Amino acid sequence: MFCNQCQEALNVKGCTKNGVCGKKGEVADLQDRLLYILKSISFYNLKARAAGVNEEATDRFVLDSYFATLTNTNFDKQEFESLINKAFKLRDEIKGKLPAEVLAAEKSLPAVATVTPENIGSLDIAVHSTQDEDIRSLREILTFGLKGLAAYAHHAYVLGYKDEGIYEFIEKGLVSTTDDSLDMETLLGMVLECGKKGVSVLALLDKANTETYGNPEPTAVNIGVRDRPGILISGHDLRDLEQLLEQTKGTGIDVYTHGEMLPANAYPAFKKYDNFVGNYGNSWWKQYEEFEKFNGPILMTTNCIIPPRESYKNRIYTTGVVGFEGLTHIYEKEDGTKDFSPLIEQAKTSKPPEPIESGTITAGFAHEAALSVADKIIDAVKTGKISRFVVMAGCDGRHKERAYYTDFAKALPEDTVILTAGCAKYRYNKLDLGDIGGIPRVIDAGQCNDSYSLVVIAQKLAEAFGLENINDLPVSYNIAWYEQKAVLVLLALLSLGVKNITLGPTLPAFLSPNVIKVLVENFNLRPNTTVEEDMKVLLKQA
Ligand code: FS2
Ligand code: SF4
Repeated sequence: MFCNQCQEALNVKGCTKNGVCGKKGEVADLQDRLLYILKSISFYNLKARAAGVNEEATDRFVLDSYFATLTNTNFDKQEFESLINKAFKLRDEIKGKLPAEVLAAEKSLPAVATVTPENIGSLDIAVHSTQDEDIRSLREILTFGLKGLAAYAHHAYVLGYKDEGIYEFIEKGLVSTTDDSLDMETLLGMVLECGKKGVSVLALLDKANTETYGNPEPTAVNIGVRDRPGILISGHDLRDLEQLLEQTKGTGIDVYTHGEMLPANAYPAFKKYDNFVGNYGNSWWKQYEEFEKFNGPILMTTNCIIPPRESYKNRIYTTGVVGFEGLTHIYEKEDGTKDFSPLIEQAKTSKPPEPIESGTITAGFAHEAALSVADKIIDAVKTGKISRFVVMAGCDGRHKERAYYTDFAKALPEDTVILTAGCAKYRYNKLDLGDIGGIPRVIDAGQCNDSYSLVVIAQKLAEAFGLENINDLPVSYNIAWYEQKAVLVLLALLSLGVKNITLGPTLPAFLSPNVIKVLVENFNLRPNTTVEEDMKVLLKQA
């Protein structure tokens, strides 16, 4: 095993025995194999696309199985064995459909095209085994950025929003990580292209979410509990939430969100359910303590799941791309719906959740809501009431160093506004930082899936101030990353030309010194340091 895809990679190098996240070595090896067969599928599917014989089912398979390898998504050995078998079968089917002349035109097939269940064990397939450290680094950035792309494309797909250009790029990207003829410059181009596709996929997902569920509205989300049994839903999948609310309606069972599902409380489509109570708890890494206290069933719709404790193992359920051995998985039916009755039945015999907090927090400042008060915001900037916006989006994580983000938020001058999205917000969204003339000092655009809102807000501000260059805005970036969706969001920002991003709590283990040099020279990317030092750097930018 070798895995270095997330921020918590052992010693900022990589996990080699079992993952810090709890991923077993054998599962990590199976994920490497699956990824390699996805490259084989991609090799043939690109040709199938060119010949017009590609199938939509392949897109879904690639998106879902690639997503399953993202940090804290799927830990289930049997699931990966099954995906590997299906992947080989699918690869052979695609190959079988290709017109004879397509394959005849190939002088010799690369190893990725000829991999079989029998020889895969003898091949050196892990991206990390690339000898040249810079090529390896770029291949890894691409591999992880594409994971984010696949995850966001999956979310849009389940709501019926599709983009073949994105699926084709994922295939091209996967194949390019196996091509020894590609130099650093070409791979760097692919990495930036991945960022561009990141902007497209985030825009598509934004459209999918808002056209399906309406535009989020500024909402005071209850963080307390009621005295009825409840079901807790976590992850990012809004369609699962919709079905759960529909199925629990009138049953006497309440529904609460956890972690990245918090922003769902701000969608008009979900507000109509009077059993939708609010948000329970904090970000993903607090689930041990919080799931225990919740008392009722818990549904994990996407990452981040962490290996469950025995004490609540019998009431945690997985669905979609999530998996963990020994837990009940709720499968999608033929018609695309899911039956959550096992959770509802269990909830009926559960105690109500134990209160851990009370009061409300504000959510729902996605682009539409933020732009509805654009005049107010622009006026506050022009009159000096707001001196700067600080984008503190991204992920949370369990390392104690992340207290930096709470301290940074607390230390920000009172005339600054935080723009956030993702679970990073839990480090400061309960601090009560107040407001500036009615504009909250923490503008929460939603999940990491909603990062597009931050781009729209920045672009609209640039327009309002007549600025051509997004870097001339009074906006600084202090981004926290953990998993691969954050890698994609970072690449998306770079592709938009955003410079001077501070990244933490550590730089990715998969960046080689030369690649870091390129990122510093071209984008002035810098690692975070101390609150005091970073405050000086971030507030000085004009
Ligand atoms: Fe947080 Fe985890 Fe959102 Fe990431 S809940 S770190 O995978 O997707 O942000
Ligand atoms: Fe380690 Fe992160 Fe990989 Fe888990 S996902 S094995 S913690 S690098």
